[in-house]
Amino acid sequence: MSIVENFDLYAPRLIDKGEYFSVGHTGCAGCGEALATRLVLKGLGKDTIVSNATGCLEIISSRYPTTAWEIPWIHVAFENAAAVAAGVEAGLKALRRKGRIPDRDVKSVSMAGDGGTADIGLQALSGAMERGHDMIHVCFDNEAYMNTGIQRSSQTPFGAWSTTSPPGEVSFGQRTWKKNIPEIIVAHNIAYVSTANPSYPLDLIRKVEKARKLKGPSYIHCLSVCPTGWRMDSSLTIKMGRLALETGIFPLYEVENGKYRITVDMPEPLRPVDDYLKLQGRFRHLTPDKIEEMQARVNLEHKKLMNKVEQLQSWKDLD
Ligand SMILES: Cc1ncc(C[n+]2csc(CCOP(=O)(O)OP(=O)(O)O)c2C)c(N)n1
Repeated sequence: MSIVENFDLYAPRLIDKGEYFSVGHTGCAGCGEALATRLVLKGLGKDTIVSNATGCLEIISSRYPTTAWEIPWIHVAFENAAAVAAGVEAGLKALRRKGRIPDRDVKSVSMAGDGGTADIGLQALSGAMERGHDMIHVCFDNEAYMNTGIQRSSQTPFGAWSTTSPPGEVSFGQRTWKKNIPEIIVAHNIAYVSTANPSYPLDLIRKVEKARKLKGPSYIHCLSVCPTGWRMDSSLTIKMGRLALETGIFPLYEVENGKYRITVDMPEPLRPVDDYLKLQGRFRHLTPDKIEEMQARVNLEHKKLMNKVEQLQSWKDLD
């Protein structure tokens, strides 16, 4: 894809200089989630109310009596972030209708980790998306239940070590493949679903801004590199995010009214998955046959995605 085709992505533009996620949070060195949150909030702006499920993000941002949040923020349970954000949106609408608050465009946004989104929070999220609330859900996917001690989730990659998927004589680590949450949300027929990655900050901010402008539910699935849980050098966070894209492990795309579009090009051919795996201790035990299995799966998923990019039309074009 050329720069001309992607003008809105590459054109010089002003980024909100405001900081809505302040320094002094207690994230680990190299925390990809903290960086992603800072960028997401730049895309959202100050007229935002965040409902944040329990998890790393809440823990690192709200150590009593301090807060890293420069906007209204509600800490909610592990399972109900999207339900609370839906309630906030409905409440704002009612108060506006009654003239009790100014008629201002305030966005309700739920944020949760992969456990709070893909596992225990999925029911609340599905309901909120299906009911059509004017809100965004952002999943910060660090691929395990990190804040409680690196337990596996449905987003932990095949073969990865975690404290509840330990490799050993009878196990090679996580036995399952990542559940495809963006695809599950696409099936709700909402107007906007995308993947994001703070190693590509302009792409991330542009996607958040797009979701912010839409009326109705949107979903953003954001890769959050976690040096602590991934057993990697904390100076490699940005590089690891880039490798996730270059190997095709975490492609960046958006689905607008059913139409798929790649937003950051991947190399052709893709880099071998081993370039990504070998820098992370959680994959250290993998044998060549397991790495081959992963490569084959990544190749297949890449083909499935590219097929959708080529085949699927926007619903608007089908009218
Ligand atoms: C019903 C319930 N079960 C378990 C917990 C304990 N708990 C709190 S956060 C968490 C894991 C969070 O994982 P994730 O959503 O992936 O976010 P991360 O910490 O990795 O950012 C767990 C198991 C809880 N708070 N409530």
